[in-house]
Amino acid sequence: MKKLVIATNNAHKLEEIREMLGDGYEILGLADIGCDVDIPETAPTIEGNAEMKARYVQEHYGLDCFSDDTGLEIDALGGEPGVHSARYGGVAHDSERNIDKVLRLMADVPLERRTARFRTAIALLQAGVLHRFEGRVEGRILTERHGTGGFGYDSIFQPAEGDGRTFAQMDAHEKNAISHRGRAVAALVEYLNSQP
Ligand code: ITT
Repeated sequence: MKKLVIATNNAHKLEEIREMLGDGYEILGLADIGCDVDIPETAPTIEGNAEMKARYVQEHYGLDCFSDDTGLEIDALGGEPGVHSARYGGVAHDSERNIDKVLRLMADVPLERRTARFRTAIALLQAGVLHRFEGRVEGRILTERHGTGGFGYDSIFQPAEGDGRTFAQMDAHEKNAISHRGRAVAALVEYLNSQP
């Protein structure tokens, strides 16, 4: 089986991606290769961050790697939190604080102006060659949390093409079918499966 490292420590993400990639690849997370550093993500764009993480793994571990970075782009906030999504509330990976900040900043924004999208950039470094993939999903930011599934901003994001539920009210399968990361990974999988 071919090995592929995903440059993440996010267990939710690892699980989602393993489920989508199926049996053709052995998917390893950073913990599986003994990497416990917080890989720098200091690029000004999600594309830059994805590439940065994939290059780090290839340089330090010599393994093919793909890395993804996601941003929630809220139109009424000028595209924020965007590349700052993980630590928008001031503390890294504290989703409750992140959501609180968004809801606070958007308290006076009417429904029709609450449009937003999740965008995922994937960088795949394979035998030293960089390949890029993207996925996005349009939707809007609700005024309060709905649902307890998923992670991150899922409880306040209502995808436009759904039935009114937030991502946090869907099971992983339903979410993956229309999500930003689901689509980016689908493009990646199509590419990987087209290879000999
Ligand atoms: P790694 O960098 O370790 O992979 P991360 O949690 O930082 O994990 P991302 O960089 O991909 O994940 O995403 C940045 C933030 O965007 C993340 O912390 C969440 O708050 C949010 N996010 C990403 N994907 C999401 C999703 O599917 N649903 C809701 N929020 C998401």
